[in-house]
Amino acid sequence: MIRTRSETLFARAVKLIPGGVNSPVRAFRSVGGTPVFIAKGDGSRMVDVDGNEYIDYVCSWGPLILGHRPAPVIEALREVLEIGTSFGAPTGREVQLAELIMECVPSIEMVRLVNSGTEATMSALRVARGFTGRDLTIKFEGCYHGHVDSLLVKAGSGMATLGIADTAGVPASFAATTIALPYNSIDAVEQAFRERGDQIAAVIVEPVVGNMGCVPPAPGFLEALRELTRKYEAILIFDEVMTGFRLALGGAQQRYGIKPDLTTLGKIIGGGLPMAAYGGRADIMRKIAPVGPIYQAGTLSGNPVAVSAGIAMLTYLQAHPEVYEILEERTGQLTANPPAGVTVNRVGSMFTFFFTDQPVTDWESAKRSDTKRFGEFFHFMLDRGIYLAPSQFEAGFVSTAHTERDIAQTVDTARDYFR
Ligand code: KE4
Repeated sequence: MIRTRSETLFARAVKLIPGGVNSPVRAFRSVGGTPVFIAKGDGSRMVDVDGNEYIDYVCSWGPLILGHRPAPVIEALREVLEIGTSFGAPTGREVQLAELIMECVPSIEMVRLVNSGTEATMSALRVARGFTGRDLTIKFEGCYHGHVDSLLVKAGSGMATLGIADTAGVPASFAATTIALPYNSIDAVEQAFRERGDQIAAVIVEPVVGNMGCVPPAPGFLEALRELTRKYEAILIFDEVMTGFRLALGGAQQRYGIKPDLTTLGKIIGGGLPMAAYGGRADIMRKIAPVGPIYQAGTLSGNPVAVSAGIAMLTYLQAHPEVYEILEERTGQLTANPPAGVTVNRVGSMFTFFFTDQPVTDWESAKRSDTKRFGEFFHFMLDRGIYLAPSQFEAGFVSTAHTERDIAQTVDTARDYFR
C-alpha cells in the first residue's frame, strides 16, 4: 500500500506534537512503521489520506458501537448546532441524559457528566476517598483507568504498549497510595485487605479488561471483590469506560450481575464526542460539591453537543436490543477457530488475538505474548485493508456496521497470514 501522504503528514506532526500524535497508543511505536492518517470514516470502514480503505476494528477505541457516522448521532448533531454549542449553564438535555443513564445502569442513583474517562475515574476515586476518609486504592496490573496520577502504576493500554512500568512525573507519595495486584487473584486482594483494610478507600477494576488486551474476570473474581469491599466498607468502582453499553446495555455489571458502588462510563456514552460520566450510590454522590465537601468541576461538562450525541446513542441502543445479538454473532464469527499459537480472548464485541499458546488471564500471562510476531501480523493485515489495534495489549471492537462480508474478508486475510 502507498502511504506517502501519511508519511509526509507524520514528518510534519512529529515536529509539532510529541510523537506526532495526541495519544501515545496511536503512534504505532510497538508495531513499528508510520501511523496511518485518516481522511474519513463511514460504517465499518475508514479511508486514509492516501485513499486506502480499511475495515476498522479500533472503532475509536470503543465509542463507535454503531460504526462511523451513525445516522441517529449525525442527525442529533445537526439539530443541536441550531441552538448552540455550550452555555456553561444547565440544560434540559443533561437531565434527559442523566435519566437515560439511570434507566440503562440501575446501580447509578446519581450521576455527574465529565469530558473524558480519565476525569471520570479521577473524580470517582476522589469521591471514594472523601466518602471513606481513607487514602489507599487497589487497582490491578495491566488495567488502565486513564492518566490519573495515582493510577499510572503498572497500568495497561499505552503504558503496557510502550513498556512503561511507572511513568515519570508522578510523585512517589502519590504512587504509594495505590496497591497494584494481579488481576483475577482473589488471594492477593484478601491479603491486601487483611493487612491494610482500614486504609483502603476503593477497589477500582475493569470488570472485563480491555487494556492489557481483552481479559475476562475469572469465575468468582468480581463476586469476591464485591464481598471484600462490603466487608471492609471500601468502595467498589467498576471502570466501565470501555465495557459500558458495549457488553450489554447495562454494561459488564448487567452481564455478570454485580452491583458496584460507583461506575465510571465513557466512550459509547458520547457517541464519539468527548464525554464521560461517573455515578452510583446517592449517599456517596451527595458528597460532591456544591451539595457536599468533595470538589469536582468542568467548563464543558454536560455540553449540549456531546450530550445530544449521547442521548441519540443511548436512545438507539435502548430501542434496539438486537444490537447485542448482532455483536455476539459477528464477533463469534470473527474469533472462531483461532490458529495454532494464538490465544483468543473475547467477551461480547471486545476481542484480542494474543500471540501465545498459553491462556491469558492477567498481565503476567499477557506479557508473554510475542509482540514482534503481533507487529508482523498487524502490518500484514493493515496492508490488506484490515485496521487492527496497533498494540498487542489493546482490545479490538466489532460494531453493528461490520457486515458478515467484512468478517469473512477479515478471517480469510488472517488465514492467509497463518498459512
Ligand atoms: P480517556 O481519558 O482516554 O477518555 O479514558 C481513559 C480510560 C479509562 N478507563 C478505561 C477502562 C479505558 O479503556 C480508558 C481509555 N482507553 C484507551 C484505550 N485502551 C484509550 C485510548 C488512548 O489512550 O488513546
